[in-house]
Amino acid sequence: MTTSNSTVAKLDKASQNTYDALIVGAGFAGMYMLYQLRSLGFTAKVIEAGDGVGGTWYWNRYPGARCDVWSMEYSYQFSEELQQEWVWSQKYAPQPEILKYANHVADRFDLRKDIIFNTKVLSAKYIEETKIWTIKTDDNQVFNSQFCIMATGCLSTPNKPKFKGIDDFKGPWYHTGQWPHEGVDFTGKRVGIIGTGSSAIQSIPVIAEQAEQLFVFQRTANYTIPAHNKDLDLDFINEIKMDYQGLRDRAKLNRGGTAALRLNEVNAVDVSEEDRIQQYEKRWEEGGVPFMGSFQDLLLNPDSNKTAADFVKSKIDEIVNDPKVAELLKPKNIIGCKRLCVDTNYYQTFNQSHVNLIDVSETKIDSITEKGIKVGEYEYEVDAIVFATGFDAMTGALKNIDIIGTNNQTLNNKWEDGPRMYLGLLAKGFPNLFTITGPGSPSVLSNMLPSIEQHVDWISQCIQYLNDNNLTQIEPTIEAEEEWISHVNEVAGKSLRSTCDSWYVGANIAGKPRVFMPYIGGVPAYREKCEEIVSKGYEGFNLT
Ligand code: NA7
Repeated sequence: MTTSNSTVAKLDKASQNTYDALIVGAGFAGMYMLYQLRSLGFTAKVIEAGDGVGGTWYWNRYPGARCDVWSMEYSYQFSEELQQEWVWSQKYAPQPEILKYANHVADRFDLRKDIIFNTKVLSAKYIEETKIWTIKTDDNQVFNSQFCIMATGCLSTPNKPKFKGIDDFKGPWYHTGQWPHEGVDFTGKRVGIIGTGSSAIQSIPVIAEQAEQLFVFQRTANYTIPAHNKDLDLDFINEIKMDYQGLRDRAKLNRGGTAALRLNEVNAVDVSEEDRIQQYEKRWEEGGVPFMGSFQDLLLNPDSNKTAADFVKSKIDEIVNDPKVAELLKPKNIIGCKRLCVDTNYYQTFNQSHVNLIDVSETKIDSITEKGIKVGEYEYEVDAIVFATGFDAMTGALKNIDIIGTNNQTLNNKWEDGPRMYLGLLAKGFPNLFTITGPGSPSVLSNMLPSIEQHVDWISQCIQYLNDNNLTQIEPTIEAEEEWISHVNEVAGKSLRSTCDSWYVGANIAGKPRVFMPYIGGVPAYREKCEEIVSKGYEGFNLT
């Protein structure tokens, strides 16, 4: 396709910084979006704040960082050659290997020439007269494009709680989501780590190997299942590669978009205690998130959920020597409400005499002082502090860009009471502004890589359709958007997942409206809906 007679009638592409599409972010979403648009003959640039590709995996370099989805599934499937040639070393890939993969993809498909690094997008404004997005960056560049695609990630805006006195601390402090590229040596140091979510649970055992003293400040205990990570042997890899498509197809039929997450279609309450324990033991031994697939009603029935929660608590008792510490480590929430963590030696780490668990659930962290962390009247002296305090999930990155749509409405204003999008792809009042894995799509409740690919494929197909049919603009109708939001809320309401304070509902950020943001209806239902809409000529959208 040539773009000479494309729909971008008003877009003078001869002028500088003018493209069919501008993509924000060079993580897995932005890279594949660029690849697809280029393949279709559109002109596109990616603007990226970091100095390299990889997004989440570029920034999250904390010790022990690794994916909690099987590597063989946490990878692109758009290129058979790529998936055949790349060899993952472990069941769950460590962050450096995932970053290496992202760099390999960038090189293999010559993506870098269309990525502008070290540049932050500050604003994006839709000019209604010309139907063009004008994008401004922190180095005063201005870009124009017909389409603006947000590939800004779901967990990319670090949450740094505003602790009193943080500037007084004399030592270094780090956020797990913005870890120094050169790494940090904690040898001989007294380290304080705040938070016990996934990032902390992965990093605590590794930091404990170096630190002289480690103080873990826990506000809410979390459930974690051992990863039982291991090296992948070539026979296993080759077996999968002989029918990679088969694995990918099975994954698409799974609610979480991963073939690894096999759901046992039986209710926990319908089997005997003995059978239940046997199932949990088996899943514990297999390791990881598939534990939640032990029974189909774990997130629907509190009684069933309790059986799984009690099983994990019994494991904590088995592993942790000090009964008081074991008690503190036992979560009070239901299991799977906050994202289930996956660890290597997390509970075991608390058996080491230099690792101290400090409960800050009742007596909160009061302040950061010159010398350390003050809880109530007690000051814990440390040489370095690690904030493993998470992210402003799903909406944080978009909120940080001043996005202005039709009638001068800002996205922040539209989202005052929570994100409002149709399918997590587009929002009424913001024509031609796509979001990859946006709120209202399975996103963080699914295997991100295939979900990214599904969105990118949908968006590319849509842009191609507009172009082929001499259409310039796509925007959801308010009715379709509202109907989808009600559906997202309705299915969320049926799940126990929406019942606790988690980042899924924005509860970790003060003042953030409480809305269950991802779509919990499952990948197959979601994919079907997206396909059906297209087959009905983009039902629910106004195409002009
Ligand atoms: P999470 O899962 O949001 O965890 C953040 C942790 O930080 C959590 O334990 C919080 O306790 C704790 N936290 C946050 N603020 C405070 C204050 N003020 N005082 C004490 N403790 C605090 O983020 P992660 O980075 O671990 O993981 C995010 C996702 O990334 C993860 O689910 C994976 O998908 C990858 P709280 O629970 O709020 O009481």
